[in-house]
Amino acid sequence: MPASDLSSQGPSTQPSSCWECGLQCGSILSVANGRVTDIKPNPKHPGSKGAFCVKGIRAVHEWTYQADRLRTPLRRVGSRGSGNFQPISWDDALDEIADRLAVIRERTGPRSIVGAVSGIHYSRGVFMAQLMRAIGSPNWMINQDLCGGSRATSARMTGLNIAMAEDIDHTRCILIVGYNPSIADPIAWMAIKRAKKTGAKLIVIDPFQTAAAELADLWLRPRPGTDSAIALAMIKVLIDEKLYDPAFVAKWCFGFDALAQRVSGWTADVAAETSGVPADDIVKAARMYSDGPSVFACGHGIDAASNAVQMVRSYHSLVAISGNVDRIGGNRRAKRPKGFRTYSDILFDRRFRLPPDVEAERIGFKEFPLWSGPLGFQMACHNPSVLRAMREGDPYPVRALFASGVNIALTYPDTATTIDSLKSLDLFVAAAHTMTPTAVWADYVLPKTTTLEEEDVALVQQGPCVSYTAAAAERDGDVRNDLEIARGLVDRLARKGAADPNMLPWRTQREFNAYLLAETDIDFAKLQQDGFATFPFELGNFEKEPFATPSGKVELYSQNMASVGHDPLPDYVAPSYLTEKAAINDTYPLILQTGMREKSYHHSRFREQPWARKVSPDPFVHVSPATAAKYQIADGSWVTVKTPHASGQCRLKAKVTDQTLDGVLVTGVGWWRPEQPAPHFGARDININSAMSYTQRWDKASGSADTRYVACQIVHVSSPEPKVPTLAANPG
Ligand SMILES: Nc1nc2c(c(=O)[nH]1)N[C@H]1C(S)=C(S)[C@@H](COP(=O)(O)OP(=O)(O)OC[C@H]3O[C@@H](n4cnc5c(=O)[nH]c(N)nc54)[C@H](O)[C@@H]3O)O[C@H]1N2
Ligand SMILES: Nc1nc2c(c(=O)[nH]1)N[C@H]1C(S)=C(S)[C@@H](COP(=O)(O)OP(=O)(O)OC[C@H]3O[C@@H](n4cnc5c(=O)[nH]c(N)nc54)[C@H](O)[C@@H]3O)O[C@H]1N2
Ligand code: SF4
Ligand SMILES: [Mo]
Repeated sequence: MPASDLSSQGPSTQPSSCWECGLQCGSILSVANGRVTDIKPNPKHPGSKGAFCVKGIRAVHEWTYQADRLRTPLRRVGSRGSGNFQPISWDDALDEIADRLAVIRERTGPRSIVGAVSGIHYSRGVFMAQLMRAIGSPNWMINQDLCGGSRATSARMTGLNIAMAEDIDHTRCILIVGYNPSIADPIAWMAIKRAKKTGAKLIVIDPFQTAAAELADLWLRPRPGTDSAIALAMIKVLIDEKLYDPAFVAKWCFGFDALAQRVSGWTADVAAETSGVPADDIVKAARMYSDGPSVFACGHGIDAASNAVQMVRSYHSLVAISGNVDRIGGNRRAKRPKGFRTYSDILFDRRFRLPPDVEAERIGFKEFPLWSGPLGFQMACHNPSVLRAMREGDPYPVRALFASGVNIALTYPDTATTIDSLKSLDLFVAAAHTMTPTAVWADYVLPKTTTLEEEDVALVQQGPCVSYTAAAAERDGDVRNDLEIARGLVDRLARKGAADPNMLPWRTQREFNAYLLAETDIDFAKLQQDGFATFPFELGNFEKEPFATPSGKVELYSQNMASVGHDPLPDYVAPSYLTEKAAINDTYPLILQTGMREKSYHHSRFREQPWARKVSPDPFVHVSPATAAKYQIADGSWVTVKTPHASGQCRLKAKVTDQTLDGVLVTGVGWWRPEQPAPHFGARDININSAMSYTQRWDKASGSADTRYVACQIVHVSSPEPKVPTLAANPG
């Protein structure tokens, strides 16, 4: 139903799914006079089964209706970053942006225009990729090198496409690694608690004492970044004690003997020395996990680091040899209804791709073929190299950026350099909901619809099911969705001969959603009515659907990795805080772990909402009592931290707790204060990425930099915090 029809409707309820994070929890929206008045979990939704979070209930609603929302396009009138903008019409904004893009395209080529988004978890990612391809540019930046990129790279190399498809409800043992579901994933957290009640065992591998660690039967507490050692030793236990699945290994694993050879030196004692986890616990964990069916669930804790692909691959190999693949109580492979087109299908569809010689120009293609090349997870650029191209013109100039759905000044490491890169552009356009530390540098800021105003259809592996998100709310402002923005630009550019409209054939979200479902049996009206559609699926259908690797098996020995000269087998790669130790001369004696999630925020989102700030008023850093004593840090004092290769530093408020290991400081991500002055809104002060680097060691396969754990020093400790303007003082 078009949004304009909604205001005439009386009160009603609409099943939907929350799209504020990738989980898509089923929701029931109450709607009156075109406004969503209430958001509740939908217990019937097969993916979330009633799970939901406070962001989905409160933050999403406020995001749509708050005074601070951007409601009209803006054109910059002052100098870059001055925060001075003037409202303009959509036609003027899109005309001017298209004119300027056409000039840049003519002058420095299509490849000098780049799009930035979070990835194709969201439909906006597809529209951004296709907008760039329409212009003829192979360059799009996703933020997955900072998120799930190493897990996805390992999944592609091994063929284990098991993400988000854990059958926790039917398992006997849950192995959780680097994953904090009590905050980050209410669906998994509810399922884990259910499974525990019915007798499943829980093993948690995490340096931090999370709620899951407290619930665990066995908690292994490694030094950050040393997980490969544990996984390789667990593999060795399974092999030595014949606890692996010989039938699955014989039929569906490639390279078992080579793997056995590789782990032969990884005794539990060696792993204990490397990781700090007692050898007995490693053996116990291996035996417990092998008493299946067992399910493996990993998170960001073993991703987004320069040794992450090898870490994830070590665990993926453990899962494979245990045989817990695509069986009840194990890790399902991704399912879909017959004929369903995923976002990924579109991205890899030859019809929607640029010629190979143009794709080969993608920044990162040569250095990171398993990330930016055709074998890559989403064939995206290597971000730090793009930022360098903006500043230095190397390997070629990048002159324009369109960023939508990302707040890169806060969420990319090294804030100062990111901002310098943005400042060096000829054209920067940002699409956002509120004025952010990224959008403030833009020449044009385009106001976005929120997820209550957008219609989406997507697969949810937790069900599995197809989930429907309703455009239930009338648009609150002169706002547009990402497809409308991309279309507006493609149409204008096509008229100048500067874009190929066939790359973006959909005119509306409804048309796009119908395209995804076109070859399925799913009835759209019923999907709308129920909010989801289940579909039949098979388990263990390996003959019919072999693993997507050269051998058609799970590749413990990856032929694709071998083909580009990478280590084809999993191994232990020491984290850079250890390998760098000598070089940095012990000036950085501590370890900084970043990214701990907070219940009321989604990364940088919702800092303008008073209720969320009340729940979590300050950027925290967890410090162990011994470390606090050593550095004279009192609970509640402010600690300034710095890492070896960063251009800036960051202030954080100390929480002294033995939840963290001695010498390991644990903080979050995404902090700013919208009420503070433009352009930084605190982003150069309390945002951890101002104290991080994006250019040190990169994972050879995923290109990820070290953002999970890095060496760090404490520069300063003070108490109390210097006075800053309060949220109530926020002028708008
Ligand atoms: N409320 C809320 N929920 C969110 C988000 C949010 O911002 N707010 N963000 C969403 C997004 S995009 C993501 S990617 C997910 C992330 O959520 P998760 O995947 O759960 O990741 P994190 O919470 O970053 O970290 C998980 C755990 O990894 C541990 N860890 C750190 N280093 C290591 C290590 O070397 N080894 C091991 N074994 N563990 C380690 C940490 O101590 C932490 O407990 O959350 C999603 N959910
Ligand atoms: N140091 C460090 N850095 C990290 C992390 C870490 O743990 N440590 N975590 C990383 C991870 S896992 C992730 S996923 C990234 C997150 O990085 P980002 O995706 O940049 O994080 P968000 O704060 O969610 O920013 C989303 C922005 O997009 C806009 N937005 C939200 N929804 C929509 C929409 O529907 N359409 C459009 N067009 N815009 C929208 C909002 O206005 C918001 O400003 O950060 C990464 N950065
Ligand atoms: S976890 Fe929260 S934000 Fe994410 S989809 Fe579910 S309700 Fe929405
Ligand atoms: Mo993420």
